[in-house]
Amino acid sequence: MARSKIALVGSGQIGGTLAHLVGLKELGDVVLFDIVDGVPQGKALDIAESSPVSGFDSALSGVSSYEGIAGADVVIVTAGVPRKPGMSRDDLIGTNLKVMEQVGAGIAKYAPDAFVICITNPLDAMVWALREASGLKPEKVVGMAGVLDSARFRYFLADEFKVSVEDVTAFVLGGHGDSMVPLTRYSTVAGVPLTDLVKLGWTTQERLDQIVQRTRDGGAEIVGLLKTGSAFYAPAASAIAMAESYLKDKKRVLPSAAYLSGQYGLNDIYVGVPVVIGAGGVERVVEIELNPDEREAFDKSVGAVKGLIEVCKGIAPNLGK
Ligand code: A3D
Repeated sequence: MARSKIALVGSGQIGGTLAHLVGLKELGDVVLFDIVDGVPQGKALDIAESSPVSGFDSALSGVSSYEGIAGADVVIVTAGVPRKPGMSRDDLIGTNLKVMEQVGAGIAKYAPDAFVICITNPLDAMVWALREASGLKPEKVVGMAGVLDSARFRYFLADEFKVSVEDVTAFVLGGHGDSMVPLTRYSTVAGVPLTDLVKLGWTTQERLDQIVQRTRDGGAEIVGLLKTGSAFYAPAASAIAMAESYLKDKKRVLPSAAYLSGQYGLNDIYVGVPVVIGAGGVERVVEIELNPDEREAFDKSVGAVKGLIEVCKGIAPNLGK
């Protein structure tokens, strides 16, 4: 059986980490693409030279033309600019929207059958724009944010409870922004909801509220420490989990920015919800019940995403028609 082909559009911090992870996990061959000549080629060669030591077989190459992504099974998009200290994700919209238009056209021409995972920020609006620009079916274009946001939430909770990260499941809904909605009621330690753990005296509601806030600010915390860019190890690992679920038809249930057509009472919008990812792409959107407080927080987050999509339509009126 031929190896899968994974194209990485954008070969910066996340793109390079993705390429390394694809190799280490032997998910397939890798093509790195970037507009800066030399960077994708250099990263591909460097990682390829690590393969005899790490013991993986994966062909890696770097390209500066979209032809190189032809026939890709998966395309992961990180092209664009990341934020710097003091910037919000939304400040990136003007620059990154133009990039999504170019990338969408490249995918439409050379990899129309791929499963596309967008990581570029502001995530929910950019994945919407990428879908529009590519014309691919909505179930084949998805945004990575929820896996990362819930991984942060899980890590903070495991640290609080002094238990394995593996035994903590967490749920984060809504847009990938300051209004994201970490759901404590659906988050558990080995199946026991956080709300019950408060009753058992494992933690207090006040501590949980602090952890929820730290999760919401998780991206900014890393930006503040790095000063020159944003997080890349955890975002790359998160997108790889999504790609692997597609390539191996694992049908994992992963929070992702998915296109909604009626679910949660919403239409023509990408927002973070739990979905099943398998060989068909986004095979199912899981509609969970929200209580009035959760619904209010979700609606606020959806409102922020809708606002950004309207900004996109204003800048690029050809999208959304
Ligand atoms: P960075 O290291 O700057 O890499 C971006 C790469 O994109 C650079 O190598 C650029 O040369 C390249 N690029 C720019 N314009 C184009 C273009 N038109 N076509 C092809 N390549 C281009 O950034 P990064 O890898 O740290 O982050 C990439 C994106 O991911 C940014 O928008 C971040 O804000 C975003 N991000 C999202 C999350 C989420 O959870 C959604 C987390 C972390 C970062």
